[in-house]
Amino acid sequence: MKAAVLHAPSTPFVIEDVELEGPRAGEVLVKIAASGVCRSDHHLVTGATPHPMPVVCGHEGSGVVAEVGKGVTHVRPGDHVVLSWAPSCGVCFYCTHELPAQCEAYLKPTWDGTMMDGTTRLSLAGVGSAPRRPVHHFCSLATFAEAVVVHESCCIPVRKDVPLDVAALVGCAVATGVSAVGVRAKVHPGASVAVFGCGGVGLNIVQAAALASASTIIAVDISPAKLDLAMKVGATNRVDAKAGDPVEAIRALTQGRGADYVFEAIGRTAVMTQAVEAARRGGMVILVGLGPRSENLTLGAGTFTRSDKMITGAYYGGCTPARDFPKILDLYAEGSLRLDDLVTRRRPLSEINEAFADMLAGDTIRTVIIF
Ligand code: PAD
Ligand code: ZN
Repeated sequence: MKAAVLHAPSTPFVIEDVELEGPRAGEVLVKIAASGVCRSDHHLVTGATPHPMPVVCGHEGSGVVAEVGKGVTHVRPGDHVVLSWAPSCGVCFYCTHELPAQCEAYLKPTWDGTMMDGTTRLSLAGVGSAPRRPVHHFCSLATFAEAVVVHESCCIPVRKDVPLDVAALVGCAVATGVSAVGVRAKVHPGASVAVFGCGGVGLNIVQAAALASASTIIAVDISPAKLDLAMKVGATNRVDAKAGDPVEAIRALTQGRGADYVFEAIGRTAVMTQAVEAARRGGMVILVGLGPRSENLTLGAGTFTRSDKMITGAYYGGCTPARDFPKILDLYAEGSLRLDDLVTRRRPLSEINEAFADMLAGDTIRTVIIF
């Protein structure tokens, strides 16, 4: 099958013939319908997320089940699925404490680009008489390919009346943003919320904050197009971070106090610091963006305690995919969540590098690869 292979950081993706092994026990073969291009994929290109290579990226996908391995009973061929990028064993400490994205069986001691069992189903032909070379799966998925073999827990069956290109976004940006608000922060009605970064993830934070009846929702971005869309999906105020100090702007909109909840959905260390400053005393800072693994966030040792603020991470927004993906698609189907506006552009797999260029150009929300 054709797949987009990344051989090293700072090189383009190469469309190649990659062999995909069939599903083993507890695994599922899914024909990919659509795959969104997320900033987290790009972190492998920049090296911000170090990862074994070669690798097939793509972790925001949807498709149709083609074949199930031994013992799989919750999906069958023909089912529409949204893929979760967090395989979970279902029985470890974290899986039984509503943190399946922290599954001990998958994260092992380190997260390393393999399937749950530590092997890969992807390989490239060797050079000359050399043996085939294993290819890694980003987030155990690898959706920039015509098909994937995934752990059964990654297959979340979904209603068939939702278009699969829109459904793909639920696999990452939408689930992360919506859950960061509803599951992790538990934003309360009447709250003030500030969102740094109104891209694929941040716009879903804005929409979910509006659904949670927050009364002040301040969208912060450097792109006027993103701010326009944020206002369309529920923001009450916009702040252009290029035009002045966004922390001052947020304080000015919250009686000088700062916001009750401040989300960082960019992945920049300097902006995480701004997010901490923009929260009111006793407020909550939710870090959703993934910064470079090599950088640290610093807090005032004498001031942070005294501020009574709370900081939390929100990996996958804290969602439980099997419970939350179908709920999110119901919200879309009933018109409460606007997902169509998030798909700015559709491209074939052969234009994967152009799809990343769209993201870097800064005015598209999501380019979705369509198969
Ligand atoms: P995106 O590129 O669609 O959006 C980022 C937004 O930030 C864009 O609209 C930018 O214009 C804006 N921006 C950039 N710099 C600034 C700045 N200095 N001030 C204000 N706005 C700025 O990315 P995305 O939405 O796909 O992903 C956002 C981050 O979230 C990224 O780090 C990604 O890796 C991370 C992520 N985390 C999880 C998780 O599990 N926590 C899931 C998915 C994505
Ligand atoms: Zn993602």
